[in-house]
Amino acid sequence: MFLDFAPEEHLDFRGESVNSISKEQAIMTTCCSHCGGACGLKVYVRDGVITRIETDDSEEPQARACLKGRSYRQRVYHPDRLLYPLKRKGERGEGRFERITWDEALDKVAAEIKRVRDDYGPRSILLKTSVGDMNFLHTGAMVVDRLMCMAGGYTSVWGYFSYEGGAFAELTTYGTLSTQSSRDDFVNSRMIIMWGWDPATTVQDTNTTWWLAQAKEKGCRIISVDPRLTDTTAAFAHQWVPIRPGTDAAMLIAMAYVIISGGMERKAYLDRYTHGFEAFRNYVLGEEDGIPKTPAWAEPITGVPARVIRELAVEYALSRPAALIAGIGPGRSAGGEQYHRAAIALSAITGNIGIPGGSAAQRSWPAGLLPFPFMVMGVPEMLTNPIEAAAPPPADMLPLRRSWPWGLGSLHVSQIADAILKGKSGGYPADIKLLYIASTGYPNQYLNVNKHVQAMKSASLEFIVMHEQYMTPGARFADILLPCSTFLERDDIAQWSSTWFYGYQNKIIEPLGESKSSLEICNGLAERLGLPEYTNKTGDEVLREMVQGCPHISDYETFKKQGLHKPEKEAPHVAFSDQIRDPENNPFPTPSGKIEIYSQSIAEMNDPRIPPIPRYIETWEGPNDELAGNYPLQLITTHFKGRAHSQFHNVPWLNEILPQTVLISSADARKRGLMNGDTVRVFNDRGEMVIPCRVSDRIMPGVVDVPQGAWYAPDERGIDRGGCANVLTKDAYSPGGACCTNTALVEVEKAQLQEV
Ligand SMILES: Nc1nc2c(c(=O)[nH]1)N[C@H]1C(S)=C(S)[C@@H](COP(=O)(O)OP(=O)(O)OC[C@H]3O[C@@H](n4cnc5c(=O)[nH]c(N)nc54)[C@H](O)[C@@H]3O)O[C@H]1N2
Ligand SMILES: Nc1nc2c(c(=O)[nH]1)N[C@H]1C(S)=C(S)[C@@H](COP(=O)(O)OP(=O)(O)OC[C@H]3O[C@@H](n4cnc5c(=O)[nH]c(N)nc54)[C@H](O)[C@@H]3O)O[C@H]1N2
Ligand code: SF4
Ligand SMILES: [Mo]
Repeated sequence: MFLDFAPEEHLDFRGESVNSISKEQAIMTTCCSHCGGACGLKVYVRDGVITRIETDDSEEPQARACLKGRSYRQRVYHPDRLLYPLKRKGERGEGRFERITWDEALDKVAAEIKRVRDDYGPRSILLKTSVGDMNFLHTGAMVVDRLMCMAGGYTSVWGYFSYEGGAFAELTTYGTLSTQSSRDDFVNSRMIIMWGWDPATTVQDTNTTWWLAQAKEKGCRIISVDPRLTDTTAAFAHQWVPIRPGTDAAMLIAMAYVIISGGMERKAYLDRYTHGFEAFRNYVLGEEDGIPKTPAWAEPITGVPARVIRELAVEYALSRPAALIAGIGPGRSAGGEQYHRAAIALSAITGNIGIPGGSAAQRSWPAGLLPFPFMVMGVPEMLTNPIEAAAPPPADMLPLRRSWPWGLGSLHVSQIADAILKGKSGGYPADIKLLYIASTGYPNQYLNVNKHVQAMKSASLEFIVMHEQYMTPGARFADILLPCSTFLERDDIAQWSSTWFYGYQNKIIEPLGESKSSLEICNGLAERLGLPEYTNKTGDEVLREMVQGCPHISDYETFKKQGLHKPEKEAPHVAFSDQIRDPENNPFPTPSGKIEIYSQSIAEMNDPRIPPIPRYIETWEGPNDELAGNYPLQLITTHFKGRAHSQFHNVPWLNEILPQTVLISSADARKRGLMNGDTVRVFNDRGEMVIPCRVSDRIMPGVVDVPQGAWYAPDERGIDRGGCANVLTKDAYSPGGACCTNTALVEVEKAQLQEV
């Protein structure tokens, strides 16, 4: 039950002004959720209680909050907030707990860490953190990893969930992950291709769509290549090109064919800045294998008419500067790296890399950590896992990291459940005995969630500890559950900001119940583990040091008061402009010093699944897989407007306007006798869910979308009633390490009466 507090000047039941009882106060802070945004929130409080939330209303461009940020009040005061440390009473997953004291909880967790580390070795501790809200001081990935590094190390997980395919492509083609131009550079583009990219939904930098609007007003042509007609497409695009999931590399390569065969490639640019164009050209024109990669070749693969491919290619080649934005959604697939490499090759062929208004076919979203081109700050110390330090993996060379995922205590993120279930017998060097989970929606967010549930129930896993804010689907499996505060209950600095402003996150209210931040929890554990060096600085000291390292902020207290600091705007940042302007003095950090269309480091990997030039490779669970006989629909699992992953799922306001459904085309619905709103089964061999369908021609036939992040809610037969996309996904990764969230086959049918 949510109480609505009286707005200003409202009279109470006695006819007295509420203002005369106590004054409402507005405090600015920054919402920085797991969406890539950093938006201004004006939070009103009265008597220590949040009464309402508005957004930045200062000068343009405003850092406007979305509905999620504005409904945070329902999140903070949610009846399922965890308020006390809990100890499991029933079976794992049953959700029965008893309240214990913080001393009891922290003593137990510290004792278990010591016991498992000493009896089985640190590799038997699997730590998985993520971010929750993105901030420097309290994010699980910052504080818990640091503690466990000091405590002797742990099995850590590799594979960026978001964009390992893109990271692989960038590291092998450019030698760096710093490939992003700033969004304000859009106004310099004559054309923008949004390839599998929907920033009106997924944000990926506050104001991204504001800059798209500026570009459009200046006459920029905007195209969307996506199986769905997204909100961004509806609002901004001149043309929608629906494409079959997982086939993007084929279309990009066919566009390269049109450009090269028509003599429209930028020869001087290719000679000067790229390496290995000839090998790619031979493949594209069919000189290598006798198959010219024409639009007619790509049409049956992609479902895109040859004419559309040809016209788009010519338009792109002639519209320089043109920005091809390579969304990371298509890259989270079984051939993700080929798509990203092909997109970069196309940008190079048209000479669009390193020029204003062009693009490096940049992965649509930058890495979540500093340094960004615009946000400059001191960064709190991060430590290296000593298990990996003993034989360090080349963290800056991800493509090679994949060749020893089992070797250094590192697992790919898709292998967690297998590692717990099989341990040494599955080839991993240890049996996992302790699972430490913080700031991550485990197992809801993880591929093939049913396998994770099985893993969490397994008796060989001796202890599970979780930091959480709510009784999430995963929290029900914890042995000890530690209640966490929200970002409105502590001071911090917002982490995402590839935009041009800085966000201070003010503590607005006292932590609810006995909840603590992950930092406070780790301080308590450090004391018990005998690690005084962990607590050598207070949180306030760390934040002040960060600000001291920032050339754009003169005074910490003013920054704190502002909540959102907007420094003088600088010229747009254009990735690789130095390399293009003066290549002799600024080589690309690749073996050849150039953009490697033919990658030497891939060639050295000598893996037939990853060719040194970008190629289209048909993958498993595509339309031609024999599984398509039983499961003819391709599933994509997009990021959802009403949630940041699994976060905000429990906010009633958001649920009301954005319910979880499976999106299906009218052609596919008709074949199955489905009407809009019908309750349907969505299933494959890995799992099944029963949810309502939304019938719409905003998705192409042959494809369905179950937006990711809804909470797993199995009924007594194990059928998910919540619509958790990972009931259906496969726990597999592409040869380059991409998580395959968008490669899966399913069938949809009307649910039987007893299932509804
Ligand atoms: N509201 C909200 N915002 C978020 C998040 C969130 O959960 N909610 N999550 C944040 C995080 S951590 C990340 S990593 C990003 C993710 O951001 P993205 O990966 O960009 O988001 P998605 O919605 O998964 O995919 C983008 C688009 O790709 C399309 N698509 C899917 N498969 C294919 C394909 O094979 N080919 C083509 N051409 N298109 C395809 C989808 O229809 C969708 O419109 O978003 C961030 N922002
Ligand atoms: N099928 C499918 N699965 C996907 C994706 C997909 O596209 N499709 N996308 C993947 C991607 S790109 C990503 S990045 C991952 C994201 O996966 P996660 O990072 O695991 O997702 P979140 O839902 O953000 O999980 C954050 C959790 O931390 C909690 N939390 C929030 N703030 C705090 C805090 O201050 N302290 C603590 N201790 N806890 C807090 C929240 O309650 C929530 O349970 O999901 C991946 N999973
Ligand atoms: S949820 Fe994301 S987009 Fe929405 S207000 Fe918060 S940071 Fe901004
Ligand atoms: Mo992500």
